[in-house]
Amino acid sequence: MTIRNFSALALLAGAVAASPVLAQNAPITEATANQGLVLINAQAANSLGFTGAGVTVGVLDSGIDATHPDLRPNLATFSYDGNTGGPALRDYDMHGTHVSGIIAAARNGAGLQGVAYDAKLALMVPKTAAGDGEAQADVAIADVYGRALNANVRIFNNSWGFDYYTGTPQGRAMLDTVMRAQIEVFKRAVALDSVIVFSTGNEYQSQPNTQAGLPYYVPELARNWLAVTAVDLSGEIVDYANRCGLAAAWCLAAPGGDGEDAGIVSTVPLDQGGYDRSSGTSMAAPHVTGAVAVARQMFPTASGADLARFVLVTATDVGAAGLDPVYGWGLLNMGNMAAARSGLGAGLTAQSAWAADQGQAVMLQGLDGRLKSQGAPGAWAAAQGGRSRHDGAATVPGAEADSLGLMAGYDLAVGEAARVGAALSWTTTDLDERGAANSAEVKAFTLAVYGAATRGQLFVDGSAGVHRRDYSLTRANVAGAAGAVLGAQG
Ligand SMILES: [Ca+2]
Ligand SMILES: [Ca+2]
Repeated sequence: MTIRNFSALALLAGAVAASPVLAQNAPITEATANQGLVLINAQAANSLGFTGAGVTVGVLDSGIDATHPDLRPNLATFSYDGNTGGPALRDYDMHGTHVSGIIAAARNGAGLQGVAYDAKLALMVPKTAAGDGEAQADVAIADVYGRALNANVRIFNNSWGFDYYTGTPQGRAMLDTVMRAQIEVFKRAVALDSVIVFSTGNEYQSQPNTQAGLPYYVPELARNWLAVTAVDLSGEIVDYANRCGLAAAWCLAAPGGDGEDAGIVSTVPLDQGGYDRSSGTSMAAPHVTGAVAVARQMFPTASGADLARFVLVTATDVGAAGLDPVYGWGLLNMGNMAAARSGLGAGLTAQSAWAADQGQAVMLQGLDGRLKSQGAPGAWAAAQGGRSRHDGAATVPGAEADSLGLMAGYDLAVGEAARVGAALSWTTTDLDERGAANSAEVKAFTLAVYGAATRGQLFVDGSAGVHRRDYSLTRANVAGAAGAVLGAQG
């Protein structure tokens, strides 16, 4: 194959056997058949309902066995095989089927499940031909990327790379010769808010391959890029795995397995047995890609760059303290992701909804005052403000919110005792959680129409409107999540 790591990463394999570690500790279940899921605490996120539902993941690889019962339920509408010009239905190797199962094998009561078992898999198979070199592969890779972007795929797994290394003269030379088309399409992908995940490669190097390290040369890619090195099933770096090196700032580690007996269990084509072990950074990257899909479901409107950052900052620091050139940010930890998200869910999201209500209340007070006023018809404007506080509950810290509202409208007298009008308001509420250093800001625009009438002793009024709320949530003190802004819903 022209994409060298497809062959370099070939199956290290043996029969699927019960892992000695698991056999001692727990029965193998669908959720634990891939022990990598245990190491990254996938269940902590999955059990909260974060399973990749609604998220499509592009997988540039050797194909997929589309008849596999553990993968068939999760095939995306889009896929593309450059060799046939049609959908990707077969695997030219076993690699793509294995990678795909790690991401999104179905939770269907049989076999095993993926990190994001409700996500959809969009396979991207570059056209290959005998004798092709890397330059032709470059064009074919850019072609399938372009097609996937056109199909609105925005999260990409890349368990492949050319065997040239970041920071070396050869690696640098690749950029202008056999990576030009890729670089252009990656720039487009990042401009479209994608997250691009790359394995670092399996050549025992201190530096990742040039694809995983590409932001070293093209810095505009860095915020949306994740490089992934491999650890064994106990969480230790494995010999074969190229280290994070110069890519440390956008790199982390995930389970890649180590050899025949301790490889990652996943799906393989049915004619190769259906399930098997394989080891490599190719197996590590899809754990991270699955986690990105889960993060996307957690934060549907966050930017791709913030999703990538979320996955990095919630990793467990391992190896040398802090960011280091072996493990980068550390070991993928979906337990931390779940804790951060559930903290947001139980606390800050509830707080910000409350804050929004405070802002809305301020606006309604102003409108109500206007309705009941006996002011002359015509243009009017008012400002309202206030501070609210609540004492919190078991899972929700107390908080203070400062709200300010400005509104302006125009009303018309209709006869002697009735008026109708329209108003536009803008409110902003800043909320701080007591003792938690978390904050939320809610800005709301409301357009309302209102009316009031008096007849004898009877006074009736009403208003109806539409509003838009923009939330910005900052969780300042979750372990490892400092500075991640995971805005917005509304
Ligand atoms: Ca299954
Ligand atoms: Ca470290």
